[in-house]
Amino acid sequence: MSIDYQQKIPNNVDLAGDKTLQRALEHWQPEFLNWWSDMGPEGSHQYDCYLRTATSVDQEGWATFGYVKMPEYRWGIFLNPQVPERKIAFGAHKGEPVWQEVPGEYRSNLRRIIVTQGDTEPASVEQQRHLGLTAPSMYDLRNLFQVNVEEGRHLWAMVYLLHRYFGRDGREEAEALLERRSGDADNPRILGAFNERTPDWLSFFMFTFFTDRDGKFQLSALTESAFDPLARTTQFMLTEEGHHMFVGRNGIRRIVDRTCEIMQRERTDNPEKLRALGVIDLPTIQRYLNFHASVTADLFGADLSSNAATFYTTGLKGRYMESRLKDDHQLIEATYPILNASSGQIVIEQAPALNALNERLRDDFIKDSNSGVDAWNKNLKDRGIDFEFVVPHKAFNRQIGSLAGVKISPEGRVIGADEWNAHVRDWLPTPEDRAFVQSLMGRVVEPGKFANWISPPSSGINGLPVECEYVRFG
Ligand code: BYC
Repeated sequence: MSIDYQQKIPNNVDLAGDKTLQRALEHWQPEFLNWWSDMGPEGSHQYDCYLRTATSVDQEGWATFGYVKMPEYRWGIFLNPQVPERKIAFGAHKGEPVWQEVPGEYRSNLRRIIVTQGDTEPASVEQQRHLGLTAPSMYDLRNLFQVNVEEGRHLWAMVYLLHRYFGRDGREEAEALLERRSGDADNPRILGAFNERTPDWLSFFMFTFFTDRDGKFQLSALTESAFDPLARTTQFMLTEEGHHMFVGRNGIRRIVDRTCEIMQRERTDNPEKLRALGVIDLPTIQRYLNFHASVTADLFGADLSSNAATFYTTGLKGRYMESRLKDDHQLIEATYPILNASSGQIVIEQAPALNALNERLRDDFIKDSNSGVDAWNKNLKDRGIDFEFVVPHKAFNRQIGSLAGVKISPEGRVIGADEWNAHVRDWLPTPEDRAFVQSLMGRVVEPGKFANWISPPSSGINGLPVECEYVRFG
């Protein structure tokens, strides 16, 4: 199914056939561009960037690559094809045909999910706005811009649903998505992690490794939705999301690789010596990992959530890989283990599985994160370096859910305030760590050159050489 690029807003939803909707979205389009101009990547508007643009929703050859100025990127509306006769796979409506319109009684919950999802997309662009000024290479600069334009497109995906299915409320929500600002004291983004700063490239790679992975799991849960347009649009978003996690996984791998190279050349693992040589010591990388893993764990919501139970029972949001799971898909009697901190210990309790769906998705996410981190560890092992990165216990440093505020070590031990205070500098990035990482952030954008603290990638973009001029500054 190809995309109509003749239209002002490229789409595969026959926008031209619905003039009212088309006008409403064409009214929103300049507001989006104003937002991009104010909050998109700083100083980048004249650059020609080698970017991927979606051209089809077919599995094969869905995107083309070419040079484009980002404000001229063809953001559009692309839904996966409708699956004929698709049936609801879970909840009270299991077995009924999926919905092409929003049932009145589920309208406000569905809108809330779509708005929450939509809010994260511009938030991440805002968080990453200044990173281009300190890119470690032209290759990385291009990857940052690719992530940014695709987050912009994901915002379009949610705004289409709001405009098309939620009338005036939806249009107001779409405006509000351009008004909230990441980290703003008065009008912040909805979810915690999207109000944190992404001040340096180590944070950016951790963000794309962990927080974009939350995106993968939340979007996967929404691909199961009984509301078919949401399912179809999130399916296509997932196609784009893979690259974002690749950027994180590979970015960290390259940082670790460079540090290991210097460790072996200089025969030292002393953080001070390594810092003096301009690379990031492994314990600092672990502290950043701890921070991003825990902040992202919070994005899954409270471990026991009646919202999550309602979303599931009413068919709005499923589980990861719902259709592959072997159970009744209603979870009426089922239980699921959740954690509680009682009398100085973490204990496992069985809770109604319906209420524990956030926890379940968080567990799926942690499993996936672990397999990514294992790949970094394999590199360390292959090099003969005695260090292992560890994803912290899911109870560590939590601000949301029943473990919020309980002091728990990265291994999952309940501890007192004294022990926490004595060790927190070993577990989470200190102001000195952040200042050191910041001190490395200079701009390296000569094609084929890389900052001292990161190795080159093993291959370039879309078969091009690593030293290609991916961004032309004009
Ligand atoms: N920060 O009952 P609970 C992505 C609120 S990332 C602040 O557990 P629920 C991307 C919650 O709203 C994927 N507040 O909530 C990645 C509730 O408030 P009220 C984004 C939080 O609804 C990188 C209260 O606490 N997509 O795509 O079960 C770059 C009680 O919580 C937080 C989605 O998240 C928090 N972290 O679960 C770009 C999918 N967590 O009602 C993009 C849509 C909870 O008391 N969202 N609260 O006022 C959802 O499914 C759900 O809203 C959540 C929360 C899973 C997030």
